[in-house]
Amino acid sequence: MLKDICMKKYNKEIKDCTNEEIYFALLDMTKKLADGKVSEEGQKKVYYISAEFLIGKLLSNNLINLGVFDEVKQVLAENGKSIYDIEEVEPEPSLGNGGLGRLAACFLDSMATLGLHGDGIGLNYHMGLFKQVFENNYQKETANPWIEADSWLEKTDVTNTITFGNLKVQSRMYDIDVTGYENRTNKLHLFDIESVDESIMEPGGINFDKTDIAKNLTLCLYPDDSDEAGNLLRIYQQYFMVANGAKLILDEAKAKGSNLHDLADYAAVQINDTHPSMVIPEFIRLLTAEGISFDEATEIVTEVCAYTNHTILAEALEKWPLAYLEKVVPQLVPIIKKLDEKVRNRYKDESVYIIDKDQRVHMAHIDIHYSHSVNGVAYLHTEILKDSELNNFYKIYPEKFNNKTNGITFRRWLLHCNEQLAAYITELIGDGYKKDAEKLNDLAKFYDDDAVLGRIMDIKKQNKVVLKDYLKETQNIDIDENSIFDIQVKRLHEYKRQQMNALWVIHKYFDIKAGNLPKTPVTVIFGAKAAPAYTIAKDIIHLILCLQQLIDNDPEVSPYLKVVMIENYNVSKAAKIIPACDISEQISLASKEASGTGNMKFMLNGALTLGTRDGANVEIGELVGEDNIYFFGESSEAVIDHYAKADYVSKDYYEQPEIKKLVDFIVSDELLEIGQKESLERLHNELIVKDWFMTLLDVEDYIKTKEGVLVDYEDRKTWAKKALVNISKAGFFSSDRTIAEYNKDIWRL
Ligand code: GL7
Repeated sequence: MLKDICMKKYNKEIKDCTNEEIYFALLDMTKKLADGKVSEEGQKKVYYISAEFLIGKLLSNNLINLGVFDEVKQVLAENGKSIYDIEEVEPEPSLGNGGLGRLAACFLDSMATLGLHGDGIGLNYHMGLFKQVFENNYQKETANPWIEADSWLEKTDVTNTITFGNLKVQSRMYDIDVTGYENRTNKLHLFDIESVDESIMEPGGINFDKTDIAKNLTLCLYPDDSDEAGNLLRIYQQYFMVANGAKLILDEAKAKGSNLHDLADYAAVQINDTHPSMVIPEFIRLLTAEGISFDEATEIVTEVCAYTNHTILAEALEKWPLAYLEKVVPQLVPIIKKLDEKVRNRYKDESVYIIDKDQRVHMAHIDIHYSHSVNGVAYLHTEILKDSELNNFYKIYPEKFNNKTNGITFRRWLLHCNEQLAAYITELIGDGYKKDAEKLNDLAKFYDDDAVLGRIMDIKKQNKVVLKDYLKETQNIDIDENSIFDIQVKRLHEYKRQQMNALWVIHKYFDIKAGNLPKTPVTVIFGAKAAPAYTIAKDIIHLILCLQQLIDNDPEVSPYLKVVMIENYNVSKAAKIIPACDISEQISLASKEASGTGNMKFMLNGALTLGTRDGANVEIGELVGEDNIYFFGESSEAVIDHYAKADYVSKDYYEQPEIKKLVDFIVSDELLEIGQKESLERLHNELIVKDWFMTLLDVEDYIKTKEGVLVDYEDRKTWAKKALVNISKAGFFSSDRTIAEYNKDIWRL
């Protein structure tokens, strides 16, 4: 087929085509194959509404799911081409920030794989999350366009006029095929504005006129919202997404015969975090316009909608000033007020009101009152929601609360990113695990098989070489594949505590200087983007880059310790990094990481977790057993208690000489010579006088535990066994399991 497309499109043989030409030919081919799998829909359909779908590159993933990857790879090889070079041609759609957006992408994959009729609804951002470049050891943000004339996007003829107060804009729907693994094709519907204007981006940067809505509405993923214009634009985006989405959902239901009173028999809507919460009042607006009473409309919507909470961090729980909503979506304000009225008439507890006394609208409160399901994303997270964060709601609606522990698609995070390991697992237990991940448990019979353990370690080594070559090529950095790869890749946030890992680096630097040389050298790899307006997060990146430079130039230390900060960490870099990892750093302050999904990806690829008892780490620990994971640090109960009593004083910890020495090194002469004084001093001060996420509380136990992990690494056989236990127990974290649970308990398709 590829041969014919190349002939027809370029009048060339495959071997004579450029990589670009082959990429576009494969794009055509994949779309055609996927189209063949759009099958009849049942009556009821699920709509996953999300402001983010961090889909990443799609070519190889789609080829795998369509069952033609090996064949295409071979045909290309026969013609002197490499599928991996072709992959490099594809632009990366970074239509999300991190875990929440990537989860949405994994869920779409699993819905299609399970044969569920489920579409995604989101926005067609022209610029993905900024591209990160390092300049003078500092993060700089540049624009990240991804749409080309020919791309995965299919222009549809679905258009709408969306009204904001006295501004009207024209929307258009674009579709991306979502191919299930050997199953159906669903759609990701991305709405765009016809008048968007990329030329308003500041050259080389990420700024633009935030007030020119007709030109900027779908220009960028989550613009900086540190000011009023940014907040307003975000509300414009959110309403644009849900207004188009709600219209589509009602149109599809009507086309299938719904009289709208029975909408819940036709549609299940999953609200991914609070960004799409306005879909609730928008549905009510549309239903009442069709003659349905307000009360009935409210009941219908409650039956249709379900809400997922992804965080307990207060700053991420959206509370829009009523005045902003009046400006952007005046048509929703009377509805929101009425919804609040209903709550006030029923409950006396102010904490569950929708509109608070400061006239701010709590979006999550709309979701909880007017959805039939509220779920957290890991066991611990859901318990914290029930017991503390949302306890007042849990007391009213205990039946609504449920847990859906996150998952990842094994197609991308094993079959695609680690072909060798996948092939070896197939050799050992057959390929049933590709459809039923729990079958990975069959690997248990090899726990003590030396030959198998040896092969698992060989594959790890080869993946380390692949990463080494990639880093050499992309960042001109040399790493040693015989060193221990200790990896922390995720967004930069104080609660994730990359700063604690940096303090370990400082500890190790001192240790090596003192003559305590590690048996095996350690390569500490970081990858993280900081939000452009998050100063301390950028300071932490600065510190890590300065440490990288300091150690590289120190001949005493560099043979034993290396720090690498990966530039522009994204989905495709994750796919190269994760298979090469020995130690997976999951060191958030207990209670703060709702789930984490990177932790699952690393485990599946045979890394051992060094982590706190937070998020899904807790469930990883239960599955693999305490011998096969390294836990440290205070419990979530202890942390929650510290917050409640406001009794954590970082300075008390800082005063301990061992800790002081590490923290003060941030402003040492050595580092000040390399870095910026203002930035390093700000971070130093932050750790001593604020330290909101209690780095110094856990740093001692962290260092002790990590040193123990390094010792354990030396016993290669025991380590390999632990790695195999992790791989074999990872089946639970397949997003196929998660989606099956959503369907059974919430959507009921
Ligand atoms: C997050 C959580 O922080 C993360 O722990 C979780 O795995 C993810 C998906 O449920 O959702 N919440 C959030 O706001 N972001 C996340 O990644 C950005």
